[in-house]
Amino acid sequence: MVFRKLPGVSASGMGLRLSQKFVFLLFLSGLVTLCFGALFFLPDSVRLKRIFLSKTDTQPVTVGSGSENDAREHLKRPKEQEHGPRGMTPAKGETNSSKLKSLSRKPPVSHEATEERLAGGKAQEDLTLPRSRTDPSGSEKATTPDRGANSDTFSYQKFKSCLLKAPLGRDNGKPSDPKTNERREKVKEMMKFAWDNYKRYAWGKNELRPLTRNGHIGNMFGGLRGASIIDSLDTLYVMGLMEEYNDAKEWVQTSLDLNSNGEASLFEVNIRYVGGLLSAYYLTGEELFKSKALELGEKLLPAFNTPTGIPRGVINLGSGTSWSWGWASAGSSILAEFGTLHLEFVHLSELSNNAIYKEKVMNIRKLLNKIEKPHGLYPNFLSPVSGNWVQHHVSIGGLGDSFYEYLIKSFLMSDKTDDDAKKMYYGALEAIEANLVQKSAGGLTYLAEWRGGILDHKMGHLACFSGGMIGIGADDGAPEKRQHYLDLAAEITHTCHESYTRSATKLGPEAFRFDAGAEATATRLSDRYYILRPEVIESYMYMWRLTHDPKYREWGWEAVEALEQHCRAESGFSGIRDVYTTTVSHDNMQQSFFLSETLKYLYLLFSDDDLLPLEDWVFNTEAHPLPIVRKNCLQDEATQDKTVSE
Ligand code: DMJ
Repeated sequence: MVFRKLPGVSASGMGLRLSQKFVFLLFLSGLVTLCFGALFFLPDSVRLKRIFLSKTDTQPVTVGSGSENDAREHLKRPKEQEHGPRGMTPAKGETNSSKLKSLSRKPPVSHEATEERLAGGKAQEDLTLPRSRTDPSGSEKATTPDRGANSDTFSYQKFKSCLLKAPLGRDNGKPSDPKTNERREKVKEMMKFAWDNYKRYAWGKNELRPLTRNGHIGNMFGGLRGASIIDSLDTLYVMGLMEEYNDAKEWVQTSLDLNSNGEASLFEVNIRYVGGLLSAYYLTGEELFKSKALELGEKLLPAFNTPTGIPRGVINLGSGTSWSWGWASAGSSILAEFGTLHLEFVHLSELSNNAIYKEKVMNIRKLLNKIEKPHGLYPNFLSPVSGNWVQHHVSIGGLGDSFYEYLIKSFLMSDKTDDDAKKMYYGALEAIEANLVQKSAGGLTYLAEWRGGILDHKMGHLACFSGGMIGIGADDGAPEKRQHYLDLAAEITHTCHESYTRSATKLGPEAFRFDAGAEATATRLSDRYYILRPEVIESYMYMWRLTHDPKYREWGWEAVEALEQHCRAESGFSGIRDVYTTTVSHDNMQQSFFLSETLKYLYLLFSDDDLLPLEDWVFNTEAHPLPIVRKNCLQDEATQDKTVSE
C-alpha cells in the first residue's frame, strides 16, 4: 500500500495518525463484533435480537416411509410408549438436553393461601399479563409481551370474577353421602400411590415403568421431560394433594427445560404440556405456569408454515422444522391432530393478547368448513400442501376423535358465541348418525368406521369418549333433537360399559367388534390390551353430571375395583396385555394420561357437581380444565373489582 503525504502533516506525524486510526478502527470493529455476538446470548424474547437474527425458514419434509396401515398396526400394539392414535408413531431420535435452570424459589402454596391471595387482590402486578404483539416482520414467531400496556392486559383477578362459581366448589366438591365420599377417597389414594411411585422411581422422566421401577422418556415430546408432572398438576391441586402439587410446581420452576431440540408430536405437546400448564395457571394464578405455556406455545408456531396453514404432525422444538408422520398417507396431516389445537390456542391468545394463535386455528377451521366433505363426513387425512383429503377413512375413534370433541367444546368455551363451531359440530353429528351409528344384533348402539363407503363394524376404546361428547352437546342441539342426543349418548356409554363387563378383568379392550357374532368384544388378539385409558370413565363422568343416574357411579366403581385388582402393581399402575384373562400380563407402563384423565374423571364422578362446574369449565382432550371465555365480562370495566365468593 502506498501512503501519500497529506498537506500540513509530517511523514512521521501521518504515520502516527494512521496507526492511531488503525488501532481505533480495530477497536471499533472488535466492539461491533462483540455486540453482535452478544445478541446470541440474549433471550429469544428480546426485540433487538429478533431484528438482527431472524429465524431460519422451516423446510417441510416427510419423515420415514411407512403407510397408513403401519399407523393402524401401531395403534393395535400394546407397546410401551404407545399412547393413542393421535400422537402415535414416535418421531426420530431425540436429544437429551436437560439443562437444569436454577430459578428463584417461591414458597409452597396451599389451596387456602392461593385463594386468599386472589380474593384479596394482592400482588396484582404479578397477576397481570403484559401485552404482546405479532412480529411486524411477519415471521411465525409470537413476539414478547411489552411490559406496561394496561388497557388490554389479562388480569387474573378479573378472570376469576367472571367465573359463575368457585372452581373448587363449596367444600372442594366433597359429597355428603358417606359411601360416595369413601369412594372418592379411594381414588385420591390411587392418585397418591401412582404419584409417589412416579416420584420415587421416575422423577423428571415422562412416565413411570412400575415393574422395572424406572423412568421412561420415549420420543413423543421432542426431548421435553416430566410429562407425568405436567399432566398431574391440576389433578393434584383439585384433589387437595398440596404437598405433591408443590413438588410438581417446584420441578416446573427449577427443571422444566423448554429449550429442547428434539422432534415432538405437535398434538401431544399441545394437549399435555400446553393444556396442563394452562390449566395449572387458571386454577392457581401462578404466573410461572402462564409464562411456560406461552413460551412453549411460541415454539409450536412454525409447524403452521405450510402452503395451507394446516400444520404438520411433527415439529423440532429447537429449529422449528416440521414434518409429516412417515406413516400418514402421502405426507398428510391427521384430522385429530390438527383439529385438536383450538381450545389451547384460543387461550394462548387470551393470555398473551396476541391474536396469532387464534388466527392459526381459525384458519384450520375455515379450510375445513369450506372443503367438500364426502356425505358430510370428515376423513382422517388431509394434505397440508393442497388442502385436499388424501383418502376417505372416517373414524370417531383414533385419527378423528378429538376433532369432533373440539368443535363442540370450542362452542361451549366461547360462551356459546362461536356459531361456526356449533354449525360444524351439529352438521358432523348428523353425518355421523346417518352413516356410522349402527345397532348390533344384540341391540347395542355403536359407531362403526367408514372406509370410502364401506363400514368396518369396529369401535375403538378411544371412540368411547363420544358418549360424553354427545351428552354435553345435547342441550344446544335443535330443540326436537335434544332428548334424542341425550339418549344416543346414554346408549353409546352403555355399549362401552358392555365392552368392560364382557371381559374377565372387567376392563375394556383397545377395540371391540360387532361382526361374525361378536357383540362388543375384541376378536383379534392384537386388540385385547388395556393401557389405562380414560375414555369410558370420561363418559360415565359426563353422563353422571347430566343425568344423575346412579348407575354411572356404580360403573365407575366397577372400574376402580378392576384397576385395583388387575392394574395395581407393587410400584405403580400398569396397563395389561389381555383383558380377557385374569392371569394378567402387565405392560410395565403408567401412562401420564392415567394421572391427568382416568383418575381425575373418577374423582369428579364421586364429587359434587360444583367441583370444576361445567358452567365454567371445559376439559381439553387430556382432561385439563380450561375456563369458558366470557368476553363480555372480561371486557366490562364494572367487573374489574368484583371477586367470586369462595
Ligand atoms: C389421551 O392422551 C387423550 O385423551 C387423547 O385425546 C387420546 N388418547 C389418550 C388417552 O387414551
